[in-house]
Amino acid sequence: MVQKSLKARYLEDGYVIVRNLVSEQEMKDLTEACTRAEVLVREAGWPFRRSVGKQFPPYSDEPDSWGIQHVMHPALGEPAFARWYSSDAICDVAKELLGCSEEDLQMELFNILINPERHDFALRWHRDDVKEDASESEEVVALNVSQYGIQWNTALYDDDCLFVVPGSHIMPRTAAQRVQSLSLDPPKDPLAMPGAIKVALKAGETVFYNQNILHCATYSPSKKRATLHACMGNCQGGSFRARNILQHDVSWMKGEVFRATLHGRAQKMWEKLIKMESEAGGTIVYSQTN
Ligand SMILES: O=C(O)CCC(=O)C(=O)O
Ligand SMILES: [Fe+2]
Repeated sequence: MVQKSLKARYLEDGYVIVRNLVSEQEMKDLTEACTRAEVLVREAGWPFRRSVGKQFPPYSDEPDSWGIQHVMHPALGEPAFARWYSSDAICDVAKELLGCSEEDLQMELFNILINPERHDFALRWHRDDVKEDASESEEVVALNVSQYGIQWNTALYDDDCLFVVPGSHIMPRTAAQRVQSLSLDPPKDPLAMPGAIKVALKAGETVFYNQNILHCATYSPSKKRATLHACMGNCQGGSFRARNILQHDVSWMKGEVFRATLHGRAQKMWEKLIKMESEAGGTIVYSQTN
C-alpha cells in the first residue's frame, strides 16, 4: 500500500504527527531556554503569559500560568526560539502543509504551553476560530473557508494534554458533539466526546493541527509540561490571518529592535507579518470569549 503523504493525512484528519523536527542540539538549546523562560514567568513577572482560568485573551492577573507568550521577544533574550522557528525542518513542513513557496511564509506567534503550578485546569472543547454557539449552517460555511495558517505543538517533555476529534475540521458537530462543546464546564472526561482521541506526544515529537479541529486540553500541576506552541502563515491569504494573530498583542514585533535579532529567512517572514499588520490597521478583534 502506498503511504499517504503528510499533507494528505493532515487534510483528511485535521492533524498529523511528525517525529524528527528537533535535532539533539536544538532539543538541548530549546529545553534550556525554556527552563529560563519558565523562571521568568513564574518568579520574575514576565508579563506575556496565559493565566489559569482564562481560555483565550485577554488573560487575567491570576498568578498561576499555563503558557508563556511571545518567546521570540528580544527582552527574553533567547535566540534559540527564532532560530528553530525558522529552521529548514519546520519551514519545509510548513511549506508542504500550507502549499506555499518560501516567499509566502509569514511569521506569526510563538508561545510555550506549561503546566500550571497550583491548579488543575482545562480548555473546554472548541475550535480556535469558530464560536461554539455557531449554528450548523454557520459552521459549514466557516469550515469550508481555505486556511492560510498552520499551528503546531512540539513537546519538550512527553505530553498527553491535547485531545482532538479527527476529521472534525471539515465536519459540523453532530448533535451529541454540540451538547458537549456547548458546556462551559471543563471536560471531566475528554474521551466522552464522540470521536475524540488523545494526542500523546513523546519528547521531540510535533503535532500540526488545523485550528478549527474540535479540540480540548487538560493540565495538571503534577505532570511537567513544556510544549512549544507556534503558528505560521501563507501571506497569499492577505488579511485572512489578521483576526487570529492580532488578537494577541504583537506591537512588540514591530520595529528595528526585534527585526535586528532575526536573520535571513526569519527577516523575510517578519516583513510579511508587518505588512499584514499595517494593512489590517493594527485592529485587535477578539474572536472568542470565556
Ligand atoms: O494545550 C494545548 O495543547 C491546546 C491549546 C489550545 O487549544 C489553544 O491555545 O487554543
Ligand atoms: Fe485551541
